[in-house]
Amino acid sequence: PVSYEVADGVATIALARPESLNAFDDATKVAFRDHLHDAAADDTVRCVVLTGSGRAFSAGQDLKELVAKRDSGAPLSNTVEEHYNPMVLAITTMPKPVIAAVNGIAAGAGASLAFAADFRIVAESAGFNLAFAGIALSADTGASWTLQRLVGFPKATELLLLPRTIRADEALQLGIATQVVPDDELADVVRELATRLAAGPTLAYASLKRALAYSATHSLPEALTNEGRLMALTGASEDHRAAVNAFLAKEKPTFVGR
Ligand code: LHQ
Repeated sequence: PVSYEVADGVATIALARPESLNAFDDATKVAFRDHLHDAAADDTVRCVVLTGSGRAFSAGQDLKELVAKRDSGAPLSNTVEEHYNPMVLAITTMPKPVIAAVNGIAAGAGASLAFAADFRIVAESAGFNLAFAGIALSADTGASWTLQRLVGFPKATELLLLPRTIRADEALQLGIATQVVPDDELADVVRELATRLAAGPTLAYASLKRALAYSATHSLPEALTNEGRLMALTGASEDHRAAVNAFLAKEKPTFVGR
């Protein structure tokens, strides 16, 4: 249900259930979660792309499987804790950049996963739908945390309580989309960005992600102390030394990611 491919330092994790709009059934959730962990652990991977196949990014939880399980009396796994929460944490703590290539509609947990990524490159025909309240659910997969950081508290409240499809152009205005591109250019734009990031200072990117996440929930004095720790870490890196030397020699640096 999920394809995983590593090429030129870029891992691409692609949802592959187009007939169900890439909805997350249990097998898809396990594979997606495990591939995120594979990408995190593989030092040759220096950028991660999340995408979908067919006309959707993901319609979120597979509601057909949910109902089938409920009706058959099968034990309902605690899927939020077992699947969705580890996915969000794997994306947000991924020690390399994560790009969501939003090829089509991203609904419910599908939207939440895209919000957890560092960049959202969105096809013109795609959109987002915070579908949770539509089926009488609260939000999960981090949407209550990430969405308000993208669009602010009042807008996040509106979009969660009154779900509708947010088209790509509005997503760009709201700050949900990093960039909107014509559908037939999505793959090329994402490849170019992923290649650029994979050739970048991976340790510095990982440290910047850690600094941002830490600062979001700590006081300024605490954030300053943490910044100091991360500056010491990156300051001791091979990439920093080489980049400063390259700058002074008026040359272009080559980053090895350490
Ligand atoms: C689907 C789905 C789907 C199965 C479309 N499942 N088949 C929830 C529960 C429990 C615990 C943990 O977490 C969560 C988190 C969540 O993600 S809750 C939110 C779940 N998602 C939704 O409520 C979204 C439901 N889908 C939609 O609102 C629409 O399908 C969207 C807006 C995504 C797309 O609309 P359309 O482009 O008009 O497509 P469609 O509705 O005609 O769907 C096409 C097919 O895909 C259709 O199947 P069919 O057999 O009739 O061709 C749908 O039934 C199926 N599908 N979403 N989530």
